[in-house]
Amino acid sequence: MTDKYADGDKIASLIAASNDILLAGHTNPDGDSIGSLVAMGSMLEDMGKRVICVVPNEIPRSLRKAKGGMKIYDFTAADRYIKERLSTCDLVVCLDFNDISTRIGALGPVLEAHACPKILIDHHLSPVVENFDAIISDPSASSTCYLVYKLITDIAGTESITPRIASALYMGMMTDTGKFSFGALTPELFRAVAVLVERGADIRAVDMAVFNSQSEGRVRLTGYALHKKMVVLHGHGAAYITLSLNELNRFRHQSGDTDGLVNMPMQIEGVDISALFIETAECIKISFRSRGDNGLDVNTFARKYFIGGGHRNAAGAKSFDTMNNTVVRFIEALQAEAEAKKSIANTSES
Ligand SMILES: [Mn+2]
Repeated sequence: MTDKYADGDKIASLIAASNDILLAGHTNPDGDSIGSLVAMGSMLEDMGKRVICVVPNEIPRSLRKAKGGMKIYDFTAADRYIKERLSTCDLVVCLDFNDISTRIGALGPVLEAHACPKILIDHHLSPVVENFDAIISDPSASSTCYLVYKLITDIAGTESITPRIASALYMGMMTDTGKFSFGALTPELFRAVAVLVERGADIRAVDMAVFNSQSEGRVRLTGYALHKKMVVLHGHGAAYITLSLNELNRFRHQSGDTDGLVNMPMQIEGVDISALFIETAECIKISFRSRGDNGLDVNTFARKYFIGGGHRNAAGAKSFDTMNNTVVRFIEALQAEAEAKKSIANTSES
């Protein structure tokens, strides 16, 4: 359904021809974003390249211990330094996002303005390809780390995978599949994981860093959200959670504290759709989740009813309406989708 781009050879020659490389991850970096930066950055350093890694904003607490010692700059805190470093870079590698002009905030125009070859390695739908000289894009891949794994083994062989690279790649594969529970759970993915274990991936350390390095506030916020704020819409097989700025502040919220919260209502039998509405200073940030190939396509849903998109079973969106109106629109949209489904079923019966 979506075009694949597989410019592996071209990427290998662009890397061979460059000496000073900037690697960029996406806004609100997750395990796949950080994992692909660390793995790709380490491989390039091991090849003798000068490397600088940057993400558009703060790295969540749970991922700070999972960087394997790689320095990753937060652009909001180091924009002048990054601009200065970028001026000498002869290659830019973009990881785990599909559009340089909309997905990485203020970092986007800065990278766009710097004339040098640009590479994209990503698994989101609909990459904006004009900005890139070489692309690996495969929306059927479960993570960008899986694509980086294949690229590293193609370019430098599995022998080049150090324990640091192995742990980083494992982190992205594990987090983007919800601990290997959704996405493309192919035999190839598990073979890749086996190779990473052989090459020294420290699975316990990754798990400890990602899941057991939370603040007390985050754990309490999760409890509060599920106990007091979750609404189950039994008729729609859906559930949602809203969190206001006031509530977030009460629990000393930090970036990343609500990551994964949207998945939790789906632990309830019969709930196959979940939404999380988070108030920020600018807008209501929404996350959608659904289950399976026959469940609601939340990528289409987010595009149709809100400003957003993503994957079939995991998408994000923004609303510039009030929290109440946003929730009302969500419920109306579920209703509209249910009715559309019913009328298609009726037509096919008659
Ligand atoms: Mn990803």
